[in-house]
Amino acid sequence: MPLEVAPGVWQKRWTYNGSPVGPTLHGRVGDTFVITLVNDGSMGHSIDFHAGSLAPNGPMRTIQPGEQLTYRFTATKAGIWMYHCSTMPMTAHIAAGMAGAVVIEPDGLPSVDRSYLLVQSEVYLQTRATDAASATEVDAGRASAEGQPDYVVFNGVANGYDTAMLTAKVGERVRVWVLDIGPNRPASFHIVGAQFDTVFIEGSYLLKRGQDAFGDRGGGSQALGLQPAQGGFVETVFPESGRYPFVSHVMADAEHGAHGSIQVVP
Ligand SMILES: [Cu+2]
Repeated sequence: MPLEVAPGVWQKRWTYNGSPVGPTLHGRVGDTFVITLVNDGSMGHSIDFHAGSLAPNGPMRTIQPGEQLTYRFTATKAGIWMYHCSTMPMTAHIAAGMAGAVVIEPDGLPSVDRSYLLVQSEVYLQTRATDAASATEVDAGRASAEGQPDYVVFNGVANGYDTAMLTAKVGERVRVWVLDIGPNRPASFHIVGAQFDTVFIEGSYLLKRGQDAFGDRGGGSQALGLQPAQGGFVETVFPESGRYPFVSHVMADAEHGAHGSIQVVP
């Protein structure tokens, strides 16, 4: 389905449920998820949930148009987990939109004033279509060649949060979950002007309110570094009002759309 991947630029996306990134699923350790995958497309597709552990050959199998399957897994470990179509070539299926996040909250996760979730991915265009009618599909060759993507995006749209800014108030604790679904590029999530006192990455805390795993205090963090299929969250408290840009500090990617802003008001 045609979706806007940058302001005024359209691509025919391959989607789970029609959204730019697949729907986010939330749960706790011990929860069982039952997902029905219906292939109403025109080629084979599949789904692979990193949030569960099971033999892949059955539930992760590719199904043809008109077919469906039921995928059942129990979450036994906390984290923000990728799910994605695992039909070959995966570079094309993931870059076209067939991936998303499952958030399994760690036990005792403190509540915060605001929580956001950003999924970083790449867009590879065949053509720079300016409307839905002329949109073309993912450039599978370029996605597979691991070259420079046309865009690196948060939640499906290049620079989308420069106009539809995230918001917060001075003094509020803000949590940002980040997942890098790739398919190829790492992420270095940074908020200009902010420092993180809490960093949770791949199932464990690197810092928790400034305290590390050894009990030492006073640490801070500037960027959440993630390889494709890795995720976590950071927390910060903004000291004063203003517009705080957030980027992937892989600067080439920030200049290709991995950029947004948080408007902080008094
Ligand atoms: Cu697919």
